[in-house]
Amino acid sequence: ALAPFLDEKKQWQAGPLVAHDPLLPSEASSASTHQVTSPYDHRKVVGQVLWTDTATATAAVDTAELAFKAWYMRPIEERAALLDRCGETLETHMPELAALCIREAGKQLNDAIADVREAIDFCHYYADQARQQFGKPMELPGTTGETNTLAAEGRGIFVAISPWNFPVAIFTGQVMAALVAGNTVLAKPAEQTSLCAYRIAQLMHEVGVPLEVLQLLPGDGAELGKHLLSDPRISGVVFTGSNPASVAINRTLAARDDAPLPVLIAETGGLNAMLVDATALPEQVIRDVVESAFQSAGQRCSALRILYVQEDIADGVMEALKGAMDELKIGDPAQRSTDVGPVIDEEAREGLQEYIDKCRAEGCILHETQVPDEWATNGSFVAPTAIRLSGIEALDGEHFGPILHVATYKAADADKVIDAINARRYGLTFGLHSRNQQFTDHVMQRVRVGNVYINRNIIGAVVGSQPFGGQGLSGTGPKAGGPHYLQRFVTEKTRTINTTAQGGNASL
Ligand code: UN1
Repeated sequence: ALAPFLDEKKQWQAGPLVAHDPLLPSEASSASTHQVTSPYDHRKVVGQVLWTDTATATAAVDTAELAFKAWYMRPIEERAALLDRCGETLETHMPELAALCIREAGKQLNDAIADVREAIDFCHYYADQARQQFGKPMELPGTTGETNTLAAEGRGIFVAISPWNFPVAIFTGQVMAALVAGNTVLAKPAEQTSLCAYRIAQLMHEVGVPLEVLQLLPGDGAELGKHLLSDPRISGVVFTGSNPASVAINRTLAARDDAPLPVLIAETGGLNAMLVDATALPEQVIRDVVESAFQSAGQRCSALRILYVQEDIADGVMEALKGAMDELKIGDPAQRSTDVGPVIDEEAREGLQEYIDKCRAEGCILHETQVPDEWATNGSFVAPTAIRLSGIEALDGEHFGPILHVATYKAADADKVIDAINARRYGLTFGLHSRNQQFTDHVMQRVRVGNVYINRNIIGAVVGSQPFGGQGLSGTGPKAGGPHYLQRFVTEKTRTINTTAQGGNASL
């Protein structure tokens, strides 16, 4: 079903989806056309995107402001039903979207399908949450002669800034949450995956999301993002991406002279660890480590970056890990049997390769795999690599790719390992492999992260069951796909009625 959409000859086009005509590139405008090339397949051109210039972006804010005046007043059920329809259309277009995701982002087939699946889940989950939480005002305790209720309503215009590693799910999740809560949305997808975002936004418009309520503004993150977030009419930002980008967002918001600042919901990086004690089951550990570190070519903020193995079992685990790494099939992301596809682009590949080369020069490579020759020359591939850490505390920042660091620890030092994890101040995912219940409870209590996984892999959080998001430098919360997420997209209004006043009407 994917084949026709994987056709290399098919050219995709995208540009701003705004309620007025986007300005065409001219000498007077800063709009330009951006060429999208695949991260594999000899970097063939996948399509073209017209970047949004600042005049178009400002006009989109004007539109969103006007549209908000009607949108926040719409009944919850109407907006929730629209989300369900968005979920249904994504489901109908699964093969097309998965194929585009493979071509544009180089995601491996199973990952691309899971990306679309998660987007569908977000639509239905947030629709249900909105019905439950905002469907009718909450009754509050009465005061003498008065009734009180609490209701939620949209904050205003939300800017949604989404990443390239989940070009379908995260883009959709952000947009759906903001819309159902009663906000109008300006979506700024990652430069690398504007085509996926464009196609999804188009489908949403087709099922009834008004064009002026959801506008898509593809473009250069630094420039366009700064322009949008400087506009005092923006009342919220929902962001998933790197910590440096989140610092830039904070600075732009802080430079505004209105206060208080708009709400910022940010999901950022991780330096995620897994602890394996001597009671763990080695075969299961290896499978979970390999998936957590190398699936999606390690390009998940949830991915495993540091493996800590208790020294009594370390030799066996390391040998088995090397063997499992050698089994990984690196290559064509469009094949179901491929384990590791390309990384997002050449810039990413060069950065990761430079780090691996530095580690090799320092003699800390534990194990390297090889990218088959035909693929090494075909795109941005990085070989899954394991690197020995010089100590429990060592680690030099987030390397967003198929790179796993390993260290051993003495049983008596388990708390030191947890303290080192906490001291990094990132707190996204964490894995523990242990069959010692007391130790598990202790670690669970001590570790400061958002998602703890016990005796399994640490990726692939399920919408509704495993709400996703971290602590500290990993994000502001609340967790996406969880029961508290929508709360940050709304503002609250109480209603107090004097039921004893002359002509008072208790049933108002
Ligand atoms: C991200 O990688 O940017 O649990 C966040 C998971 C995914 C991670 C998404 N929900 O693996």
